[in-house]
Amino acid sequence: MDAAFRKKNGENGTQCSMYLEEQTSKAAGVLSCIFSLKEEVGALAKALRLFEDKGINLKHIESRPSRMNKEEYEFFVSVDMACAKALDEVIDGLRAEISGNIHELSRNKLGDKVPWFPRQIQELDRFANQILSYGSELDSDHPGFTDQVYRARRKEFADIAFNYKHGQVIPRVEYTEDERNTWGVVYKELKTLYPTHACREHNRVFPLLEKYCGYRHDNIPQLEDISRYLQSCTGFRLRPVAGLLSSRDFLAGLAFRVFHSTQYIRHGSKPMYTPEPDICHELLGHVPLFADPAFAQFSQEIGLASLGAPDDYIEKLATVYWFTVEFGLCKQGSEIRAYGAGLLSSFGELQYCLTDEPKIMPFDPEKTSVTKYPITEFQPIYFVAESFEDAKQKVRGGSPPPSPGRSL
Ligand code: HBI
Ligand code: NLE
Ligand code: FE
Repeated sequence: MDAAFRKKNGENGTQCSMYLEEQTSKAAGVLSCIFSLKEEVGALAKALRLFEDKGINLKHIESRPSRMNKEEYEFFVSVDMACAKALDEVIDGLRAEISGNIHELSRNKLGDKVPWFPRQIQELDRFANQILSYGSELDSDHPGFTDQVYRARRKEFADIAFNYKHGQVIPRVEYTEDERNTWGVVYKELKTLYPTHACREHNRVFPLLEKYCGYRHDNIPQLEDISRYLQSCTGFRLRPVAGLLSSRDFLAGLAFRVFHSTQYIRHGSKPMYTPEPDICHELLGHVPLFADPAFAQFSQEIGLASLGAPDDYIEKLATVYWFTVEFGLCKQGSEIRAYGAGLLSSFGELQYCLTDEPKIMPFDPEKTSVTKYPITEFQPIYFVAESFEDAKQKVRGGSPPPSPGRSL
């Protein structure tokens, strides 16, 4: 995947840094570029003479040792917007006259824009109002569509999420008897399958959640308690969300080890499978795995790779997320087990996924990231990972994908 991204974004995969710089620098009315020079006496002076010759007044200059090449230094310079043309000439001059490698990392690409992304965890508050399907406006094929009590309840949950701000305690919810019954059915059925169908990481954490977080068939645990527990395990935390977020927003949360969790429960008439995330899916499917360090790292890296990335790259990452975090299978000794949350929260699909019916393929980001999938029925294809470590290395593609968040 890394290779594909690089091809699309130019030979050295540096487009992301350009996007970032031009965004930040445009605001200040400056253009920036980065070049690297071999470490030798006079190299910088020679380079700066080119700027002087073109009459460019530098607004800013910084240096750092190159991470790519130990014998080089990188220089970040900003010049006034008005110098755009002269800067182009200087860059050509740098190429021609300076010995050693010169990497042009940024120049005047006025049309390029990096999509906004959060740079601080507090900025996740901005996603609250950007729900794709609003928590109480149910589609006509939703089992709760004609159930007025269910609809009103969904609105209560949506309001909690809309009003939530980072750092607050997640409001506790008193679940109704109906809701607890639905949870109980799902909980008991799934628990019978976990020993034979769930991956060892899930089976290792589940008893701890029973011990420390109130996981029981007759109790729906509270998001705040789980969030605190997860923070103590891997630094992952929960924040309530009213419904589906865009892939971009949802993945950005993972970059900050924040998992957006729904708080409502599925309609009691269909406990075994729902296409929507609900509290059963989040708590029984996702939460146990976010307590596992290797899995947490894998999830965060998908999130980091998404920050500021172009739309088609986001779509590929979302597809990788779908076939791993949501519907992944993994090898465990001579067996195949489920680690995807969509499987671990659906009694129906958890059984089905380990039968001969679906197609099983090895996890390979190049292929997996372009595979189409249905979202309202059992999956026809699953991908099997060797381990979370292995899946992480494969998504990295040998070297980390270029991410604007990490450069300068
Ligand atoms: N939004 N609230 C929420 N929960 C999810 O699990 C979720 C989402 N948006 C997109 C998404 N999952 C994935 O299918 C990928 O697109 C990332
Ligand atoms: N199908 C899953 C379940 O019934 O729990 C939810 C999947 C959400 C992506
Ligand atoms: Fe999910």
